[in-house]
Amino acid sequence: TSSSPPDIPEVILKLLQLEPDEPQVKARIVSCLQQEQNKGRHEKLSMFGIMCKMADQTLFSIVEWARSCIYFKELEVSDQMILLQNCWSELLVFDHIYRQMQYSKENSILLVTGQEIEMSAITAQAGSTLNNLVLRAQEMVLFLHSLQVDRQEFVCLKFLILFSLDEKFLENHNLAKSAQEKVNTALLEYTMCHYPHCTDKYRLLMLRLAEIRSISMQAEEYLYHKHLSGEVPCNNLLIEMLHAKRA
Ligand code: DR9
Repeated sequence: TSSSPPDIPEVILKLLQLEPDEPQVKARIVSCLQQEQNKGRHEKLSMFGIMCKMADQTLFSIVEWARSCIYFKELEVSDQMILLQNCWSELLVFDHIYRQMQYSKENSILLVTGQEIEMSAITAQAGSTLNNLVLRAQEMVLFLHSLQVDRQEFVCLKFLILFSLDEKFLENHNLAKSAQEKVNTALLEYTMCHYPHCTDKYRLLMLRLAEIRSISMQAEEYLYHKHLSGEVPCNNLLIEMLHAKRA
């Protein structure tokens, strides 16, 4: 009947429920950055420093999401850390991309704080690496738009990024493997059922994960370079994650 619930796999419904509330995340980060700017003039951060704090706080929210996530929360903390060290920058990039998809403007980007930045301002102020990173992300936004990626598919991809490491690197192989299989299957079923005209959707989505990985690797290189030139504020979670990976 027309009143029957839409046919969405159980595991996807569960992932949808676990999605953080964006206005709440935004409010927390805005107030955190305001506190930062109210500090004495000697500890005041540059614009770049504030952006780093913003990314840092976004990462805190992502870690919090992961810790509440099905399968992930059943892992030992040591396995959880291995997974997060593998994918933290990908999750940040993907978060950025999904925000732009909802925002849907081609000539500016939207930050988690609600601040909008014109692409022309980035072209004018950013160096070639940062500029290239932002453009690669914007191209991905256009592509995902053309594929009509919805919220159900987005939460699956985010989960698959979290579990994208080969299970051989983890203690709990079985849990990691069944987590991957479960969500892979759910995503395949969902796309076939809801987008039957686009038989290739699952495959096209999965192929984008490699590009997200590649963007995030370039972003890590950029950030590491900024860190070496002393531009990143101290006590930064991003830098800690960078070091953890290189160790
Ligand atoms: C490591 C993975 C991190 C991924 C984080 C993805 C989320 C980040 C969200 C948005 C990025 C917004 C970029 C805003 C641009 C602000 C306006 C601007 O152009 O400022 C220039 C300023 C300095 O530029 P530069 O480093 O190129 O140096 C120029 C040089 O001095 C002259 O040639 O840049 C900034 O302020 C950028 C701040 C970004 C800090 C956040 C840390 C995240 C690390 C990598 C960002 C990669 C962005 C990828 C987008 C998908």
